[in-house]
Amino acid sequence: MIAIATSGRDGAGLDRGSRIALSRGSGLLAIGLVAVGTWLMSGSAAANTALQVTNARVPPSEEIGINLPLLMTIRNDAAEADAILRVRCPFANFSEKHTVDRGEGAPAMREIKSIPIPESKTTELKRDGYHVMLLQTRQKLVDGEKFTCAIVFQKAGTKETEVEVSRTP
Ligand SMILES: [Cu+2]
Repeated sequence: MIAIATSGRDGAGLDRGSRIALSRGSGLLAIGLVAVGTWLMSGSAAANTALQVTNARVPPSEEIGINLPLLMTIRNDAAEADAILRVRCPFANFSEKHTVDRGEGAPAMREIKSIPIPESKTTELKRDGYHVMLLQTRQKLVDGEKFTCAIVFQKAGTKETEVEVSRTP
């Protein structure tokens, strides 16, 4: 558009005009890329809001190198069931997904591949049910401290989640 307006007077003008047109063009391209980026981000954000993690917490501990349950509430409003595949917290070396078996004897924890998160339902992770076990803590955990853990869902993807050290069971 600019090229047409400024060209036609002389060669220099045409040259300047086409250069302006070129820079305008790359500017528009950049705006276009930002728009696409924003659209992609809002797209994934929209997908992620169908699944909400709240009240993620671990108990306080004076000891280091122990295993602690990570509990949370997960609301899945998506049309399909999801699952927790992995969890990474900065204050623990490893994590496992656990369920609790109730048989003849005392209830016993068992490692499972993933924690099922049914659709259109609220799932509570509990000590006596499905939960994430954080293994080999790296530091003391003081009541009220907050950390960011990455929770990887099969469908909703990675959720960076605030985890609070809390005495609340
Ligand atoms: Cu456990």
